[in-house]
Amino acid sequence: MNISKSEQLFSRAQSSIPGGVNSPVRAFKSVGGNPIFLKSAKGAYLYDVDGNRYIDYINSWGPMILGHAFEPVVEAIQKKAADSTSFGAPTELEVEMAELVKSFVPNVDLIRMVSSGTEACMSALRLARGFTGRNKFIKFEGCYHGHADSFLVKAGSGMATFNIQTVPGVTGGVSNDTLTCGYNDLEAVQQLFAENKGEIAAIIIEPVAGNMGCILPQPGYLEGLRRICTEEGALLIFDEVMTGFRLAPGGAQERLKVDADIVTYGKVIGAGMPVGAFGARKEIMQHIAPLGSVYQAGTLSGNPLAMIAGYTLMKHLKENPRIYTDLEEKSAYLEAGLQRVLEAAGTPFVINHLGSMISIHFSDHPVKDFATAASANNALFNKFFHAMLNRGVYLPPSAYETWFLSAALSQEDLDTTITAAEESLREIL
Ligand code: HOZ
Repeated sequence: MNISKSEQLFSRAQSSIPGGVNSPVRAFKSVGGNPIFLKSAKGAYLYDVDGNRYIDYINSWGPMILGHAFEPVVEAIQKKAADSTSFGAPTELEVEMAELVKSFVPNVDLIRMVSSGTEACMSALRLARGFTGRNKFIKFEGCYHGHADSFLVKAGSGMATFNIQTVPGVTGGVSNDTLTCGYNDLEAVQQLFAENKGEIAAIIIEPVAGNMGCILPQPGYLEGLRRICTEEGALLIFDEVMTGFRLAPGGAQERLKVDADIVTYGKVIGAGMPVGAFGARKEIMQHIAPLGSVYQAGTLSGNPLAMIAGYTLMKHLKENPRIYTDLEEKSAYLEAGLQRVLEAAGTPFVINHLGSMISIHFSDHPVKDFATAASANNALFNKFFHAMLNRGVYLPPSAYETWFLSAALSQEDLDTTITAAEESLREIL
């Protein structure tokens, strides 16, 4: 029997890397089978070590909005590397990057670069606590804000995929300050504020959730959170790690017309390099060291290779706003095609979609929060995932993850995906 190179590598990886992967969602543990090891990617396609090609709907979990190995980014990184890969001291490029980001997001006066979305969110929370002098905060069931201790309570993404309820190593002292309630439930938020009067520093939310599949905020929900935060003297943090520079040039804030107090970024801002960022108006950001005493630091923050990658991509997005309309059109076409084949297949389903984020839940009821996402037929999704993979379409290996489209997808790729979905449904139902 032939053992594929991916299988050989996975078996070898497990001797040296926990579970054979450097981040849990990469494992195929919940969908079954073994992860595919990748060799390269270009545009809309991934190539594995066995020479198979896949149409990519993960896009590195969001950063590759223009597809893989976008030439201007690759060239800029190559050129920059010759000037040294890190200084640990300020550079002109960091100033240019901050100015460029601010030109996308009018309510950000000051922005601090970090190395991941996790760092951005944990720093934003510390800042909110430092600014308000309060300890507690609200997060929503099924939202994922990275793996900092405070956020690992009822979290989505890998926590939901692997059904991890509590995380050993996160102390009760930390998680007691994390208040949770269901996404899209404004009354529950009001209740939490009533029960914890004057103690809540912030609400943190994915304005469009992508870590329990794609879940949209219901009309008035984000506006309601905004109003409650203002009334209660708490800060509204938008985790725009997924939505930032993707749903619109100014992210979810622009698209959904709700302003947050602190915004966090990751993914697109780094063009596939390790970059995160958090920003706010000056009144809040001036509490960050060295202006204030909310300490936050990083040897690789503002790293020149990471900055040039992000800057080059972001500049391209700025100069080519047509990319966003193109992504809208492609996503709408994909949704219509999936809708058609799912209806014809006769199985209950829900497609949630905004901009270039989309996902399918096999459900007969609307999916608007973690409970409704969890009660969908996720075993059927797992079968669907494998049937699609066998047809060369690479979806996230979990129903608790959104799909991300890239502008590199061609009409033919979208048609191939829709046909693959039609055949897959025929096979698994
Ligand atoms: N959190 C992202 C997926 N929802 C990707 C990063 C990871 O967990 O590996």
